[in-house]
Amino acid sequence: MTFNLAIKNWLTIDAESITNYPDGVNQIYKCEIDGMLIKGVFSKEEMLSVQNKLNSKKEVRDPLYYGAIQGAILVAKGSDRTQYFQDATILREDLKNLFKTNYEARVEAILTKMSGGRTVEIPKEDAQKIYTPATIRFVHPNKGGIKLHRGNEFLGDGAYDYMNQIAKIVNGLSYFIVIDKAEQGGELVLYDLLPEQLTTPKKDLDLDKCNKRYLNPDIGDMILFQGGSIFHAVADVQGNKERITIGGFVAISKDDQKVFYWS
Ligand SMILES: O=C(O)CCC(=O)C(=O)O
Repeated sequence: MTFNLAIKNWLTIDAESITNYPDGVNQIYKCEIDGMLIKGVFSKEEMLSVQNKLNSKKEVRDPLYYGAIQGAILVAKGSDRTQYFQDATILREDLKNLFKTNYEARVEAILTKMSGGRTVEIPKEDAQKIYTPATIRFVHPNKGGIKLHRGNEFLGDGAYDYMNQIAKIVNGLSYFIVIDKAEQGGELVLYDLLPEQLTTPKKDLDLDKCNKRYLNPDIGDMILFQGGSIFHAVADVQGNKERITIGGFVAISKDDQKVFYWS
């Protein structure tokens, strides 16, 4: 495995130590920190129980090129978000059954410690239109992983109109938590483009040329990073097991008072 320490300001810390980064979300937003791997946000036992429950209800997953997904993706549903909000409600209920400890409360507790005093919440347009806190991604073996992307490329989508009004979504953050690991592969790969590549269209990028960082978080670990601007991908999963993660995006509100998380 090549391991080039290119993305310079990366932190790996225990969940208890995040209090050392009280404004961590904003620091990642401002690109002072590229991202962090936070160890042990959920225990292995908690995640084993989530794996078992997910595997006993596979029919709710939607197939996708890398495997499957559970829950609504904002951009996939277009600017009519009726279906998105219905699916978001279903996933929020599912999460209450999947996680013995409240999923939203745990994520909010972690983000609150790094929110610089901002209130952490799921965006909502009104009492009925509440965003989903996350989607669950199942990356299947030998499907090529999750393709190269960065958050900023989705922002022109009409589905983002509301988020655009309320949040600083350019250079927003991505987060995910590992529910189950691949036997091999499945690393998050971050690409540190060379200065001359910064204006190169994505389809023309020669990624062999630039430095890469491979991250292999363990079950229960969380990754929070500058997914808006850093090109990233998930490496092909190998072995017999699927790789399961849960996550979405994080952004600071335009009035600087809140931190939103959603998918
Ligand atoms: O591993 C995941 O759940 C997705 C990682 C990713 O591509 C992202 O967060 O944008």
